[in-house]
Amino acid sequence: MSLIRLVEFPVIPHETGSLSVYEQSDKIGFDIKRIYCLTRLALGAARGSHAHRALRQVAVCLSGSCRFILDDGKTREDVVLDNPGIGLHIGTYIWREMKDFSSDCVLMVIASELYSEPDYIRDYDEFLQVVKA
Ligand code: T46
Repeated sequence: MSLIRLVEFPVIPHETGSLSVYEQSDKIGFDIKRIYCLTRLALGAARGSHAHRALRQVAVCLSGSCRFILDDGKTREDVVLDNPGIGLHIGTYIWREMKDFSSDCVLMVIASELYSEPDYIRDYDEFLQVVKA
């Protein structure tokens, strides 16, 4: 089964601009507790490089584009997000890296939990040990 799980959100076009909608629903798959955004990303920036124990998320690129690399300890897959109508589900115990941010990238992340540093696994060797256990 692919690690890349995409979900579609409604985008309502209008001659003056598009409106995209992200609301609590089965498409999200969890109760929304937090939304954060990555903006003004530096050229060549690489973000992520961690996994989460409990946090589930849906990432949506509202503007521009970026690449997500997902890794479950066995396989790695990547996907480019460049559409505000498409979200990427990221489950628990998935190592993620983000790169190739366009200069106009605005990345929104819808999260199932409040921010918690102890939920992060930031060491790749530790991640491999945990998922193989
Ligand atoms: C993830 C990917 C997709 C907070 O104080 N509150 C928050 O809600 C978040 C998300 C971060 N922070 C602090 C923690 C760090 O001191 O902001 C700083 C940057 O966080 P981090 O280096 O973890 O950011 P990214 O861009 O590497 O990863 C983020 C999320 O942290 C992470 O959960 O899955 O985006």
